[in-house]
Amino acid sequence: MAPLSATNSDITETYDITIAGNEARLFKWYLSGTTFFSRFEDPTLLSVLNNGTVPSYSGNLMVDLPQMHQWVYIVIQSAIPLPHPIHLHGHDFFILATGSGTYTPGSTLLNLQNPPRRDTANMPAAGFLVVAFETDNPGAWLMHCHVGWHTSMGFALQFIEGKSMVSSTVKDTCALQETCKGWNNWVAETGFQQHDSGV
Ligand SMILES: [Cu+2]
Repeated sequence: MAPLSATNSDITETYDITIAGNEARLFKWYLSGTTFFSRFEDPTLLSVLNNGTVPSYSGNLMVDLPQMHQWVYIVIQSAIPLPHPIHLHGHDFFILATGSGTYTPGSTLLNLQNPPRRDTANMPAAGFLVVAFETDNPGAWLMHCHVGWHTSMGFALQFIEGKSMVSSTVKDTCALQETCKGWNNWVAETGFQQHDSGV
């Protein structure tokens, strides 16, 4: 694995974390105005396999990572005084920094010497968490808060990693196709309706 470095402090994509309720006082989390809502009948991985495209629902909550063996740095922070255990599928990530207040590029100290490796790490209440991973695993990977009801309320996004290589790494596409077909049949029989983000 290439060594970690953090020489570039340019932030290329930003999502604002907010929470809002409707008239019935039902609350959802939003990332830059979109609450994640998956569609079980149109899963990302199946769409990438079938036609090389990503479904457009929750469209701006999909981060495209086409280049392999690049380091991806993610800063999760929120002034809202609630902690969020941030969980990533498809990778362990390195925990580079965490604390209260806000991350300041060039000023907040990053731990690049043997940092802890986890698939979940806590963003403290009204604080920040900086993590990094290397793109070495093509797929569609969720990152979401692991508080069950926050996830249910849409606190999630997807990384689309190495999209052009996904089909060659999903060995058993038959299982995927058959499972999705079975799901659609079951929905048709039962009339199941999705009531939350689906994550
Ligand atoms: Cu949360």
